[in-house]
Amino acid sequence: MTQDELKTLVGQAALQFVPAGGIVGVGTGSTVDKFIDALAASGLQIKGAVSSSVRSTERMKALGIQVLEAGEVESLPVYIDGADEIDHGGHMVKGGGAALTREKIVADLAERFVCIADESKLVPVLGQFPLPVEVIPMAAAQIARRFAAMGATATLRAGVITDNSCQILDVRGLQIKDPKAFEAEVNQWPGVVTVGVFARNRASVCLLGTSTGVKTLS
Ligand code: ABF
Repeated sequence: MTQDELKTLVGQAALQFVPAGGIVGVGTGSTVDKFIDALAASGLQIKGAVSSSVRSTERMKALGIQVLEAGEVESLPVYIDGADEIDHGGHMVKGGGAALTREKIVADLAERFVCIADESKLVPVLGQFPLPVEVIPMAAAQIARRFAAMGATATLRAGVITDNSCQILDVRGLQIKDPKAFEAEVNQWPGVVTVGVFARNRASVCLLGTSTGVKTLS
């Protein structure tokens, strides 16, 4: 199966977590696009969706799915999103698409995070994928120095300004063995808006597309 077919498979499989008549949190990315398409084609009746990006909002609206603002809901039964990396504990690296802040906000509203990914995203230890960190521009150089002190290299993502008018540092050379402690530490650095480690908001379930079908990790 191609990577695209694996994404279609997990996008379809995620439908089982969508509560009829409910509101669903929807993330961003090519795997989530497959989920949105499957949701629209399924005929499942939902009240609406809270989206983590303009890209997903536009796709859902074009397919007739109602999109609500995050501020209109108190909680969500489920948030469905992809990842750049996931470990066996459900901790993830996210933010390759620069939408990590909104993704964390919507994930935080949800009772359950369902991660959908092809099997290439499963890693023993987070850190092979360059870690995205959204930063206030004024603090970028100092934050890069802090990562250097950890033995890592942080590079500004050229030409990218986030939805929140901030910048993205991509950090290479990390081995994130304790994702929860790492997330808490980096979150405290002045000027960090969001670190792309999702440990506090880790996946409760991961639907992994493999050549032999969908594997569920929970
Ligand atoms: C978002 O999309 C991100 O946090 C992650 O960067 C990316 C995964 O995209 P894809 O499904 O295209 O690999 O969920």
